[in-house]
Amino acid sequence: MASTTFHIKPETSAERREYYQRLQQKHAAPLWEVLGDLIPAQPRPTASPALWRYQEMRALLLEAGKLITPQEAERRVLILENPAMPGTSLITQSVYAGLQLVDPGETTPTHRHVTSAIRFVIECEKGYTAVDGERTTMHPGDFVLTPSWTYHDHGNPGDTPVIWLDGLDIPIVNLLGTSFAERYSGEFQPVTRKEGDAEARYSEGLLPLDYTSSRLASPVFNYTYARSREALDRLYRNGPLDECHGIKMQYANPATGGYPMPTIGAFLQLLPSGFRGAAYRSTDAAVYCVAEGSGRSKIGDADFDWRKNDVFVVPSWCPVSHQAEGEAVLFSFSDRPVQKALGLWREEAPV
Ligand code: GTQ
Repeated sequence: MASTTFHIKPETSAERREYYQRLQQKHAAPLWEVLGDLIPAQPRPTASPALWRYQEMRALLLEAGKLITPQEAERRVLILENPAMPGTSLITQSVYAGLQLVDPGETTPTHRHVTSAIRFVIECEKGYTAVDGERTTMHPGDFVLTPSWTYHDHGNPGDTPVIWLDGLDIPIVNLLGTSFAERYSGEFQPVTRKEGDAEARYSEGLLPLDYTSSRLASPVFNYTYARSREALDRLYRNGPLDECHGIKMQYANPATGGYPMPTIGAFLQLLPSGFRGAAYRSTDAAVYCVAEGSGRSKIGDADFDWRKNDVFVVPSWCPVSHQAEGEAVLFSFSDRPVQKALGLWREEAPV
């Protein structure tokens, strides 16, 4: 059956207003005054479209390197806060994002938290992340996981700054009142497996004979850019090109085919040189980081030019279309696994 306009707020009379005041004294309120806001007819994100220029943020982040140590800061991160959500520390209602700096010679304290984190590596020659007893050396474009409640620490034995984009499910964990966090009792967690162990065991389309999935997150914790980029290239050669997304793939848990973590999904897409994408929207707001190239995206009514390493955000249900100058690659992440698990996710393509 055809649908029609949802609730329309009734007129307020003096008599009704007087009644509402008496309700307020009893900590009660009339639903019909607020129903349209409580249950909007379509998503009404508090986030607005926004872009952070990497070169500006990098300069500010390097300044933080002179002001505070990772030991004092725990993590030396500049939060990317949505301009429409001041004071929230959030980039969207359900996702947190930040840029983290580990300077040459530095390490960070070892800790764990219930909130899950992803990293998209921007600058890194020799930096590493250790997760649950295994280190991985990171390279630009690598997509790295820190699953819920795993001990992790970062270090930079190289001579150049290490910078990456952090994405965490902080607002989801806090919405549900489920946050715990603690420091490791020593300075570093022991390294118990050789570097590359997870990649060898889980990244080759094969699994160890006795493998059973012991946690919800993927056993792969570094999806290297070299491999992901090659996958995009091969798929581009085979086609077809999606009219909205170009060639877009999602990172997968090789043991289940599902998302890499229960709360955060991530994607990598190739926009061929001169690509002019059609407008698309979905209910999961997405944070993008430009892995390669330059171009422009129309997000709602606003146009954003982007260059390598810039970060931008597309709010929930907001139409977005991408254009590439030369060939470009975009990384993005969102809360899509949560929305899909709860039966909430919707998309429209093209808008
Ligand atoms: O690297 O563990 O951006 O705990 C925020 C909180 C990064 C981290 C953030 C964190 C981390």
